Amino acid sequence: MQEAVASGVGLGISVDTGTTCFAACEEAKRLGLNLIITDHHLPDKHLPKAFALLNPAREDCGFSERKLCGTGVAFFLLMAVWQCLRRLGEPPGYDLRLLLDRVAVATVADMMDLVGVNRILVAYGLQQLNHSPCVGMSALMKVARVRGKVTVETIGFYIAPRINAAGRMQHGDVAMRFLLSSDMEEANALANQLDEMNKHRRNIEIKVLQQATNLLGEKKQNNGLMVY
Ligand SMILES: [Mn+2]
Repeated sequence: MQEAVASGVGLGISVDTGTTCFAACEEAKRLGLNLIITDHHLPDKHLPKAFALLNPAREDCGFSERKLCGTGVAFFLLMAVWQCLRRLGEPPGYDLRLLLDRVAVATVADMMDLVGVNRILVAYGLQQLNHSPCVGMSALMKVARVRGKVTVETIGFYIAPRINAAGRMQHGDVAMRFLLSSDMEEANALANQLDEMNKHRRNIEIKVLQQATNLLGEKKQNNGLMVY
């Protein structure tokens, strides 16, 4: 935040975090940085002071859906901004529906129940994934050898694990660059990188499971065991 303010930034928008970030909100206020928090995590008894705190889990939130993933909340902020710009007679030159493929991936990856608003977002996002996915998604589906119709299972088993692998194995930055990429060549390279990281993750998981099974030895037939 200090770096951002020093370079002239006056507004920060969080995604998927902030509802309980009291110290960060204080710091933002001290720096003169307006914060719009978009989040879906459960609030404490008190809320931090920010320019705005959008969270459908807030008790005083009037939104019809209690559970949206972080991306879903951010998407609704975008829709509100677009609506506002249109009202001001300055229609934005970007169609937000183009983002629905990523909103659907986030919603499924975050295990939201596919009812209500989430179901609508995912239904339209799947259409987007099937007909005109963003550059990154189409590169990733190629790498993951996705064939046929893209469904919720495709997201859950092929797309989401590869995107998540970046943050687990190295740094979420790779996934971020991948999602933002509009260049096919770059997207292909990043998708390959994600795929490699996912293979690595899978191998480690197999090893960990093996180690755990070895530790358990004879006790394997019990129902509930925890190994470290
Ligand atoms: Mn979250």
